[in-house]
Amino acid sequence: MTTHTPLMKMAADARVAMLDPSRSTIVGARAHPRFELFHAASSLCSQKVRTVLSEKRLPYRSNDMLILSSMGPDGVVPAEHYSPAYVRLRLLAAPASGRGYVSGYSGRTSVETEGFDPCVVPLLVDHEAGRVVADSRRICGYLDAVSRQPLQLVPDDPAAHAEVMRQVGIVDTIPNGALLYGFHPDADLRPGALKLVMATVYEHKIMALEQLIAANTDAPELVAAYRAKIVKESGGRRVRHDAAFQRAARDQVGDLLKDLERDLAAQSFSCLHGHPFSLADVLWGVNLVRLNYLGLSSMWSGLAQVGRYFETLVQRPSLCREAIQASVNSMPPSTYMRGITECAAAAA
Ligand SMILES: N[C@@H](CCC(=O)N[C@@H](CS)C(=O)NCC(=O)O)C(=O)O
Repeated sequence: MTTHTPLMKMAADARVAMLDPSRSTIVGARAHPRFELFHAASSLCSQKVRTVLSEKRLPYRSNDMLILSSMGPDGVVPAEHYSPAYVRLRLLAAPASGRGYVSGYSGRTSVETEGFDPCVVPLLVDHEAGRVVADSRRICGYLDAVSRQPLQLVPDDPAAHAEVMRQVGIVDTIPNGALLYGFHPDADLRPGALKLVMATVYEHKIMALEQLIAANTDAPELVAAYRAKIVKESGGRRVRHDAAFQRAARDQVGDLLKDLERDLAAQSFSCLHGHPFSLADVLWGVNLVRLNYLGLSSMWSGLAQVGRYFETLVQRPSLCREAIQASVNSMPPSTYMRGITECAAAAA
């Protein structure tokens, strides 16, 4: 395998900046795998990428990062993906995104619509190609393009390809940030322990980023990255308790689920109706599991096709492991996960 020494060094630096080396492990049977993933067990976008890696049976070095900043006895402890070494590595992927830095907050995390966030996971390093790839949507497409076996997740047939990619684009617009971080005024069904974390999450993020700016004044590229992140997180803090904003985000999800019901009924894609398992199934699967975790599965109680789709997807071993089991292991317990953890236990 060709190796790219400067990139290897940057990836090693990002790894070393993690607090606990035991969270850097090898998945699969290769001592020096081609791919390296910086991610978090709880992160929805990371779950999407890990599900693709699992479907492809690709070995990789897994760096499971702590993505919450916290308050320690000596002040704020920045999340690991804010470390200068990780952000420097991530910035290598910024030009390929074709977007400037994120400059506001909408509750969505799509690079296409929001811009490039320099301080998030997941991030893929392809040591053989000497490339760094950011953004779950882009990473999943990249992995499917470089590894066509044992299954292809984006079909070649033009009509099937267009429909799968249309669904991929739809999932990318779900306001997942608003749903996870926001306090819904009418029915906030998130686990109590999660709400407690979310009560101070923005304050901790912003304090950590300000601390990092102060410590890196000699590195303008880092300062610009941290400033962009502060702009985004300050926006999130402003609307965290904004009833109209939170209701609008929930309504948008309701509309997208109705569209999904219509598309499933039209049998235009999905493993539910005999189409080969695709990237659209991966992304809907991970996202429906997250909605279920947040107590929102009642949103599809009147949508029979979506209900059946969810029941089918949660049986998929890759989704059981990387979305269900990973959420159960890394996030505060949610009573809504009880019904679907059996398959995860079987897949473990
Ligand atoms: N569009 C990006 C979004 C990445 C993103 O928002 N990641 C979240 C986890 S799913 C994150 O790192 N959050 C921690 C933070 O914002 O500090 C992708 O799909 O990869």
